[in-house]
Amino acid sequence: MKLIVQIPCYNEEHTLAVTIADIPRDIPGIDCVEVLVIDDGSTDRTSEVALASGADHIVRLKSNQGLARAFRAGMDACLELGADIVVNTDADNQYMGADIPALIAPVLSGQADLVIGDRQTASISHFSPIKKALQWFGSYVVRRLSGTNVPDTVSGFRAYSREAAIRINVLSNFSHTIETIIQASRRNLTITSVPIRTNKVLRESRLFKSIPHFISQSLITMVRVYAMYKPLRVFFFAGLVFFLIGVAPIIRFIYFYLQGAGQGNIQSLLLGSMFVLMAVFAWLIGLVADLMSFNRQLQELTLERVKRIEFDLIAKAKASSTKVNDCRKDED
Ligand SMILES: Nc1nc2c(ncn2[C@@H]2O[C@H](COP(=O)(O)OP(=O)(O)O)[C@@H](O)[C@H]2O)c(=O)[nH]1
Ligand SMILES: [Mg+2]
Repeated sequence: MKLIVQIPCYNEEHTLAVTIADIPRDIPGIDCVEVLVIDDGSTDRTSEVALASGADHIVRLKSNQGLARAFRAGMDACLELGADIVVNTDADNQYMGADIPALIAPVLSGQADLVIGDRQTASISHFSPIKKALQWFGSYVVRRLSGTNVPDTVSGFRAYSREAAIRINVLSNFSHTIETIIQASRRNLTITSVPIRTNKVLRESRLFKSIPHFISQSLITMVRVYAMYKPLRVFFFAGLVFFLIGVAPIIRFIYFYLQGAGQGNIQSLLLGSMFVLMAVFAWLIGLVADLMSFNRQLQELTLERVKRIEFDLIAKAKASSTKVNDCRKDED
């Protein structure tokens, strides 16, 4: 069993060393623990610090691509390196390395494909009441959308089985946290949560830049991902809203028409017809999007098979070409 702990980083030279030092290298049930740092076009000494601190692999992106893309690049690299389990953690030492064994336990025992560390946000003292309320509400919406019961949906401390890493394709470019939960649940992967602890804050959050930024980005991700998976439902309700708005002036017109005053109320008829037409368009778009989703599902199945072939081949080639492989050195 090979565990790779991946750390997406953007200018993290100050906190990366302590984060890497905190990762346990000896975990019962795991033959080999490796650390992979994704340096997302940092302009500071992130890569040097990563190497000096004992990171086993560094994926360096030439320019800053954002957390979601860096996460995806990291997942692909972990699969190529033959990881059986991938743990994602933050570079700001927010999470405790000592919680990794508990985090991966459900994957190790085969009970889950995705384990999410629950920070129990309600009890974190340095979170403002408004941040707590937003996190609670955001998590509630994601739970409803994904049909899961994950308490802390934006926690970045997670464990993925190899199966989950292959089957999840992060497409959004803000954050991977919400999208992975919705995708995992739609692909029938088993999701579970374990309570985890958090360390003292070493720096301000980079992702929670401001409340409007966080809300707008989270909303965009949720609507896009949900529309992708449930297009018929999304466009049916959008159409229903237009339809109800349009029906009111039409009824008004019919009422006056029956009273013999139809001529003076043509505007109501026009306005109502416009909204009803928009409703019909929305429903038609829903239908087309639903048909397209069959194509998407087929493409996902193809991609999944290609990934299995590609990553298994590369992983095998890497394992046989690496003469002094740390894992095997330990076993020898
Ligand atoms: N690759 C990449 N990682 C980022 C970027 N912004 C933040 N991160 C990383 O994302 C992780 C979480 O960021 P953090 O500020 O701790 O967010 P929070 O834990 O949600 O408050 C850290 O490891 C950061 O280094 C970015 O632009 N690109
Ligand atoms: Mg953090």
